[in-house]
Amino acid sequence: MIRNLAIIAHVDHGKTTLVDQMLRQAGAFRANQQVEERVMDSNPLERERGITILAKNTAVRWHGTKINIVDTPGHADFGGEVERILRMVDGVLILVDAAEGPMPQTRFVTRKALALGLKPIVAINKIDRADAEPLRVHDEVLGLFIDLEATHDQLDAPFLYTSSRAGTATADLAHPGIDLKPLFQAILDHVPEPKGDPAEPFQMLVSTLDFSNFIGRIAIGRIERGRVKVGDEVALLPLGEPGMVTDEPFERNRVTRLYTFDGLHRVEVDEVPAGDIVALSGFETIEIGKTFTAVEHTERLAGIAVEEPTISADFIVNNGPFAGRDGKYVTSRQLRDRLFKELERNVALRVEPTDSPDTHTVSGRGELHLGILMETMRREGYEFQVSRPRVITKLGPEGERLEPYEELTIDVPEDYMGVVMEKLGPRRSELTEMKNPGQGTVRLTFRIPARGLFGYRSEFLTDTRGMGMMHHRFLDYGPWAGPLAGRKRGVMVADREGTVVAYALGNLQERAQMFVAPGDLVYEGMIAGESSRPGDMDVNVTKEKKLTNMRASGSDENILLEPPREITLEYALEYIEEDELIEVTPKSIRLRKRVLQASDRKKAARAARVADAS
Ligand SMILES: Nc1nc2c(ncn2[C@@H]2O[C@H](COP(=O)(O)OP(=O)(O)OP(=O)(O)O)[C@@H](O)[C@H]2O)c(=O)[nH]1
Ligand SMILES: [Mg+2]
Repeated sequence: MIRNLAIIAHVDHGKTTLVDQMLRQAGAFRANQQVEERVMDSNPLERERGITILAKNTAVRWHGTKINIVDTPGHADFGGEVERILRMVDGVLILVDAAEGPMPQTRFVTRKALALGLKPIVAINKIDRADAEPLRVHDEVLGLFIDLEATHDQLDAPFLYTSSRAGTATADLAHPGIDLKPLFQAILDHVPEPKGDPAEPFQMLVSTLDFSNFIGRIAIGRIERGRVKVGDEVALLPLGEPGMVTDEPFERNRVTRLYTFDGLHRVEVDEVPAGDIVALSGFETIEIGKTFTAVEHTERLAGIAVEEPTISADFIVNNGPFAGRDGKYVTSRQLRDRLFKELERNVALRVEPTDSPDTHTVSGRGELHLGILMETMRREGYEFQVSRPRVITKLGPEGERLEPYEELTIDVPEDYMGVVMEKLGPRRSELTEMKNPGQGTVRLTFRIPARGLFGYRSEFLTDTRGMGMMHHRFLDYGPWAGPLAGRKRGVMVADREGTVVAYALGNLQERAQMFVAPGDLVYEGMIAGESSRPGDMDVNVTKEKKLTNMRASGSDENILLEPPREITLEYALEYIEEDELIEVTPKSIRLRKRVLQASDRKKAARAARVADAS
């Protein structure tokens, strides 16, 4: 007996923590096995950031039933993956934070799950939080279900109150949970058994991909019907309309390896019947949404639309003065090969060549999507530069220009509402909803062009002194909102190469927030800090104090320096302007002007003014 379940939620609502406890309580670990927290977040970037980036399969056994569990990412940039995963499960566990309630991503994934007719189980999670209000959140989830036109059956979903951290679930708040038994029982009772008949011809949809250098692309999905064995010759049909495929060519090959999931492992197996989730290899043309079938019965399943990217940035060979100092891979060929290799498994990503062999345009679902790729590459030893991201526009039915819009949700203490509204107005946002549950914080929902959000996060954090929370996700395409103002403040640009000196920073910091610290190396055209006023300024950050008889040079002991602003990749993507680049190396993230020499920049600015005036 099998149950296939996906766990879906907004970011941080406790999915991966719950999977830990499910594994533990179902006996997936040895008695004294040491297991790290959030064990499914296995890649280093996931561990560092505390978020799930890639969906992952696992499975546990409960009273003789195998429960396949897919842990999904909650961040909106990876939402498309969740949508695909829903095609390989028969039920969903919707987790909702007992204090935050349903958030934009909760709504998005719940809508998709309900529309596919999946049977939900709801877990109001983190009931151990001091500010938890499980009953209010219960009502909000029901409201969301009604709003999303859930069927009668779906509205009948069991509601559990859980703490992922403590590993407890209960259906009745008057009787606190002691373990996850009520959850396992709800899964057995409410998630339907997969339907497929193992006696019919083999059929399986590719729902997600994995990749191994050793065996190539790996397809993951649920076997719809029939069974598959290692060594079987099967068909992999091209994408297209569902139904019998008669006159299209397709790949015909032998299954070389088959795996099923068990706890933290993949188990190599010889044969798998309908209903189970498998990982399968041996085919050249594996792609999301393609159907595997028996060779003598080539019936295609409805495909899966892969989400379209919404932003692009150029990835450029590092041509700065420090190029090649840190990286192992720096040539345009190495950069190109790496980017194209990424397409093996990063299905929502696009890579296009440009007129210049040194530049490729990379398109993705958001800044985090591109930021994770950049971070992964620098850790592998790549060096490169990235341009300011731009939104991908489209043409509407009447040939009008459309741009992506986002839904932005902001939770802030009431006192900060004014400053939020004031800042978001000029960014062409529209307030769509305001909720004041009466505890001092308000929830504001906006519709805003994706462009309007560029650079806002850092302002928001400063304006609300870290007391606010903001989340956004792609909504739809809407009319081009017209020009938007860029960064309000100019930057301080280093005017020569050298080592940063505390004395120089001491003089500048009154008028700037520096990005560099004493001892850092800079070059002409590198951005050293943010000015407190509009307009860029060329500065000398290597300037030593004039020598006097009394003191040796470089004695900076009396200068109190503010710590430099930490530049992360996502921050940099939001921050830079069109005439700037991010230089990414294994050791540093630097911001620079595209045109390095101050004299050239002045000439270019003058030419632009002349062009504007004419
Ligand atoms: N108080 C409390 N905190 C919890 C609970 N469950 C998870 N957390 C905390 O919430 C944070 C996020 O937990 P995760 O399990 O990573 O959440 P997630 O839903 O997997 O997040 P993404 O995969 O990034 O969407 C962690 O700091 C957890 O320790 C809970 O039941 N109670
Ligand atoms: Mg997670």
